[in-house]
Amino acid sequence: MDKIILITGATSGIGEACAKKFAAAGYNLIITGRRADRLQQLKTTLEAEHAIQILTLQFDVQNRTAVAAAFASLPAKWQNISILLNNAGLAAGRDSFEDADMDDWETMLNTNVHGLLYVSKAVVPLMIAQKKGHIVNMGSIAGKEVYQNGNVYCASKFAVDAINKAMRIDLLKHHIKVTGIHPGAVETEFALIRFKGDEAKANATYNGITPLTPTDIADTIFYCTQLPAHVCINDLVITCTQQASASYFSKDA
Ligand code: NDP
Ligand code: 8X3
Repeated sequence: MDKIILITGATSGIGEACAKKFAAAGYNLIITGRRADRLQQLKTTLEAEHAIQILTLQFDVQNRTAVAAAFASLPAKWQNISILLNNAGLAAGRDSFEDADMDDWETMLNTNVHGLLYVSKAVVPLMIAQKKGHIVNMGSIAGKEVYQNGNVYCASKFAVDAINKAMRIDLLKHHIKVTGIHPGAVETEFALIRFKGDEAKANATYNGITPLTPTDIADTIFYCTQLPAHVCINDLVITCTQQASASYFSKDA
């Protein structure tokens, strides 16, 4: 099978929008996440709408053993992965350094950094064998600029930025493209998870602005992956028009 994209964190938000975008373009999908019901629902819907196949893999990216097991048993026909979208991630809490919860810090580092590394280490050999591939790493504007109370979420995304650059250099000899995508505010389940279900705080994240949508990011990622073989976008920062930096917004009156 050709045209296979592996999307981590496809059960919601940006990952789900990317699944829909690539499915509509005829890609076969490997979609991952912890919520098996959502994976199955997405598979059922997209396979009914498009002439494609979808493989679901349920695992927690923080669990190194589970990630390795999922890829060790990847059926042969699914191994020619053309694009890896390292998207699974989260922010947990938005507290000042002295008040922040160490468990939240560990969850963010384990998910956003370790999880991305575990999945990448499993998939890179499959791309090396093909002598081609494209890895898209989901960073954030938080990985370009630190903001108040962003502390370890920012650190995790700065790490993604560094890993993205390192991959670009080290995987060059294998003809693997590497692209970092760094969005500002995108309206997804991200804020609700960051504020642990507090809808008022989550909604306030987007008050007074028209934020990016998951579809905006999916369209951008799709564009980056459809360029000619000799062209690679290494790094891309994208915000809504009302956001100029990590903390500078022009809000509606
Ligand atoms: P959502 O919360 O809507 O989606 C997050 C996805 O990540 C879900 O599919 C979730 O799946 C998955 N995920 C989270 N933790 C784990 C885990 N431990 N194991 C496996 N999968 C996991 O948020 P977004 O779509 O906004 O976030 C996607 C990425 O985009 C993240 O890396 C985020 O940091 C980044 N980003 C988001 C921005 C925003 O403003 N929304 C801006 C910049 C970057 P499940 O819960 O089923 O496991
Ligand atoms: C998500 C964007 O600004 O909340 O990565 O950190 S921000």
